[in-house]
Amino acid sequence: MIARRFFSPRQLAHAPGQELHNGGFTAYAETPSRAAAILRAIGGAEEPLDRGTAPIATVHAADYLHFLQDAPVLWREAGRPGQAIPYAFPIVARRPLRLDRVDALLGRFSMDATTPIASATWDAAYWSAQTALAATYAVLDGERAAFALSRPPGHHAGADYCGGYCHLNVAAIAAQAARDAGVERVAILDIDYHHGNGTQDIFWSRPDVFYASVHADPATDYPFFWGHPDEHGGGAGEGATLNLLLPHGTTLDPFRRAQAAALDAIARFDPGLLVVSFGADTWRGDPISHFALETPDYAVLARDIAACGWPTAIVMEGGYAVDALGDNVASFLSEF
Ligand code: Q9C
Ligand code: ZN
Repeated sequence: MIARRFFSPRQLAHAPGQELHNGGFTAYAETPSRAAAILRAIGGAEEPLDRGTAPIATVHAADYLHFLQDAPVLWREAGRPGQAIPYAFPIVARRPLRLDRVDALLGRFSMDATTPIASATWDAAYWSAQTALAATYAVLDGERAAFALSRPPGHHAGADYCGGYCHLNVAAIAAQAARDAGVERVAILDIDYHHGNGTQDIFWSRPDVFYASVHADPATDYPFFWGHPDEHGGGAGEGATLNLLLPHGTTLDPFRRAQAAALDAIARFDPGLLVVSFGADTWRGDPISHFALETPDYAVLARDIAACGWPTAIVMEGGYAVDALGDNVASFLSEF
């Protein structure tokens, strides 16, 4: 089992009741019980230090960070029950506007209607980011690998938007912290079932942060509008984004080959540090996903990553089969 693991109990307070799913409301899939299950299976974790908002603000826009803190207050002031949920999005005729109404702000700063914001959300997301920073600094301080039990997850969140159960992009915050600590080239390997659109967006034009993702085809799966194979990065970041798509029903062998292609590309980039966005929603029984990995497969994938030898910070992304989640994460972490 990986030696350094980080989690704060304050991450549990974000607990939205429901989400919009296929046209109706269902129980929110990204539950605090996910973190509790992982924590049990990995035998506990250290509490992260509080490194403040500065490392978060190097990745996220100031107005977005204010919005995350203000939205639940504005929602209550508007007389609404439960958690803040957007319903109108400025897709066309987007232009700078001074927005006051909570529904306008929610649409402005969200990419979907499945990422509620409650009064505890900011604090939970803040501490989720602190776990990613703690794991990154452990690795910068010489640890071979470290694990952040980041929850809520991060890879769908962009510099100024939330989405896909994500509010702060913990992988991006980790990668940027490593850059700011002097690591010249940082790579992110994203093996969550879904494409990490937020991470891709944040580093799209950056030549110093390589983003490689193995995920379900966005032609059939969320997040639909990102993660296509012709997305390679832009400007100075041209060539520093790599998207590898897999079909429904994918088992270990094809997944492992795709991951090997991602690792080859990362090896050519020659990073000083690797951030792994690890999702266990690739497991065969995941309730919202369609791959077919088995629990022992995660150890095989982890061994392939570990064999590359890069100092590695692992952050937790998705995985919604709570009963199997602990074993799946423990299997992955057993090889580091
Ligand atoms: N309820 C992560 O795995 N929902 N996010 C799609 C509608 C969004 C998953 C189906 C899935 C986001 C971090
Ligand atoms: Zn996912």
